[in-house]
Parts: sequence; structure tokens; C-alpha cells
Amino acid sequence: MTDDATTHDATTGARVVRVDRGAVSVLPCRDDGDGLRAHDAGPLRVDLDRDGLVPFADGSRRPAAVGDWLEIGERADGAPHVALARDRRTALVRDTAGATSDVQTLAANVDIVLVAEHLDPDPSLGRVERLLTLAWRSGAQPVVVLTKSDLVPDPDGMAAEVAGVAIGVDVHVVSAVRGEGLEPVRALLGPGVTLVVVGPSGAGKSTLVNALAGADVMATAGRRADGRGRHTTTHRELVMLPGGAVLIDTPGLRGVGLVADAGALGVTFADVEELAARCRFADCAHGTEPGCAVRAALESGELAERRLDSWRRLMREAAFQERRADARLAAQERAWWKRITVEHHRQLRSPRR
Ligand SMILES: Nc1nc2c(ncn2[C@@H]2O[C@H](COP(=O)(O)OP(=O)(O)OP(=O)(O)O)[C@@H](O)[C@H]2O)c(=O)[nH]1
Ligand SMILES: [Mg+2]
Ligand SMILES: [Zn+2]
Repeated sequence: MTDDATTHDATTGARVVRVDRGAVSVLPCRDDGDGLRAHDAGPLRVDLDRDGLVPFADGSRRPAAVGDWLEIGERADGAPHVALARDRRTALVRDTAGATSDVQTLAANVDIVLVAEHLDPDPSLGRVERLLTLAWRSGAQPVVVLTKSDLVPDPDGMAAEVAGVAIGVDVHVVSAVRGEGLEPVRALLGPGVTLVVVGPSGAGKSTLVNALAGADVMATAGRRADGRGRHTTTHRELVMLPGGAVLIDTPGLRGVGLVADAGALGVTFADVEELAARCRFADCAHGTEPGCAVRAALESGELAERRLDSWRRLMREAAFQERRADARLAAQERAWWKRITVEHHRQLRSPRR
């Protein structure tokens, strides 16, 4: 695929700011030890090879994601091309619905995942748990940002409830329209730090990005909307802040397929797993077994039924996803064997032999 491309020595580091069909937009950057700075020129559009994939340092060819670091080379005709994608430090991934396609990378090389959830309508604890698991799996640090505090009478009480399901995670309450509560979020924007904002449509992600950027860099649903945004943001997009931090805005997540990871679930549900470890039987199903610490905690009110249900649901989903991933892998291997067998027979029939 890259045969026609001559890679010159002068490759530049470039960060993917947007991925489109058949092309990526990159921002040539330098890190002067004081955070990332874009070169004076704006984003550069780089056409991808015909397969739409880019070569990674580990030898694989995969789709590029927002946040990827690319080495840009030059073709013989002077057009830029992707010479190499650096291996990802962290990656926010979700399972895709497709039967054969792999997981989808929402953002790469991220340090902090801002899980945005609105206070009005009521926040969904289940969604927060799901997004926290996604975030823990990425290798980045999650932080919960509860938005629209100006619309509810008791934002702190609601925040306490959310904090109960966000173990080991800071929970901040903000009103972007009033500019309230933003200081602790701003404090995360250190030079060179990359943050991604995830959450449902209409949560106020783009409004938050604009408030943090101090400028209207992203389009929002507008103030007159009823808060139920209808996917105003349609592309994941990377924004460079003047202080050297990097923010990635994402479209509202509808159903987020969890990618199996027992470790990430164990961090999100550390309280439940700790209880489960105290059950008399190692394989306790927390049903009618004697000496079940989980059921005892339910009865004493220490553990909420909803929390246990949520843990069970996500565990089941992760196990299902794992089996499906195995099936996909097996299908890919079968396809590979079929291809090389066909190729083998073709060569056997070839007159040159
Ligand atoms: N009252 C109030 N409204 C807010 C606040 N933040 C955002 N909004 C409003 O909520 C609506 C949705 O905001 P957006 O920033 O477009 O939401 P989003 O999460 O980016 O939505 P998608 O791009 O569709 O995923 C807009 O009408 C905003 O003005 C807030 O702090 N208070
Ligand atoms: Mg948006
Ligand atoms: Zn038990």
C-alpha cells in the first residue's frame, strides 16, 4: 500500500485532531517541555492509504484515532502521508456492534477522562458506572463532572450520591453557563496533559470545553434547548488550549459497549468485590449460600441492591463481549487460513511452478 511513497528523513511529530473517511487532520506539534504547542500553521489534512489504516510501531495496521501521534512523511509527489503511528500510551475503547469489526478507539494517548453527567435531568448512576469502567480500562484517570448545577436546588446532595458510586474518583459540580465550579476542573489542565470529555448527548460537554478553552471552539446546542441535546457534536475533535493542555470533545455516547476487562470492573466496583472476597465460598453466587458477605451487606443496607445489579449486569456484559471477541478472532483466523490456502492452491496451479 505504501510502495508508491518515499519516506524522507524529515518526519514531524503530529497529533491527530480529527478523523474522517479516508483522511486524518493532524496538527504538527512540538513539546518544548512546557506543554504542547502547535506549529504556526493550522491542521494539515493527510490522505490515508487505500485501506484507510495507518501503520503502527508494533507492525499492525489499524484505524487512526483522535489523539494519536503520527510521524508524517512525504510522498515522491510531495503529498504528506502517514509514515508511522506511535504506540498508544492509553486508549479509550468501546465495543462495536458489528459481528466482525474490532473495538473502536474513541481517543488515544489520554491522561484524564472527564465523565460528564447532567444533574438535570437526574444523573444516571448506571451510566456513570459504565463510563467509569470504560475510563479505568483506558489506563487514564477518570474524573466525574456533574453539569448544569444551576438547574437543581441541591447539587451537592446529588453529587454525594454520585460520589458513592465513583470510588477513588473526584466528583466536581459545575455550571458552565454561570461559570461556577470550574476551578478544580481548570486545575487539571496542566501543560502537556490530554483530557477527553465523554458523556450522554446534551450533558454539556461542548459547553464545558468552550468554558475551559475560554472561547467558542465547539458548537453547542444553544441556550434555548431543553437540555436534551440531539447530537450537536458529530465528530470527535481535539482542541489545543493556550496553556498547553489538550482537550478532546466527543459526540454523545448512546449505548457504550463495554470492552471486557475484569480489572477495570474491579476498580469501579471495588466495594462490591471487597465484600465478595469475604464470602465463605470462593465461588459464591451471592444467592442462598451460607456465609455470603454480599447478601449480609444488602440486608444491613451497607450495599444498595441497584449497585449489586449494576455490577452483575456489567460483569455479564464483559463476559459476553469477551466470548464474542474470541469468536471474532477465530473467524479472522479462519479467514486467514482460507486465504493462504487459496493462495497456496493458486501457486500450485501456476504455470511458473
Ligand atoms: N443551564 C445550563 N445549561 C447548560 C449547561 N451546560 C450546558 N448547557 C446547555 O445544555 C445544552 C447542551 O449542551 P452541549 O454542550 O451542546 O451538550 P453536549 O454534551 O456537547 O451534547 P452533544 O454534542 O450532542 O453530545 C445546551 O443548550 C447548553 O446551553 C449548564 O451548566 N447549565
Ligand atoms: Mg457537543
Ligand atoms: Zn456471596
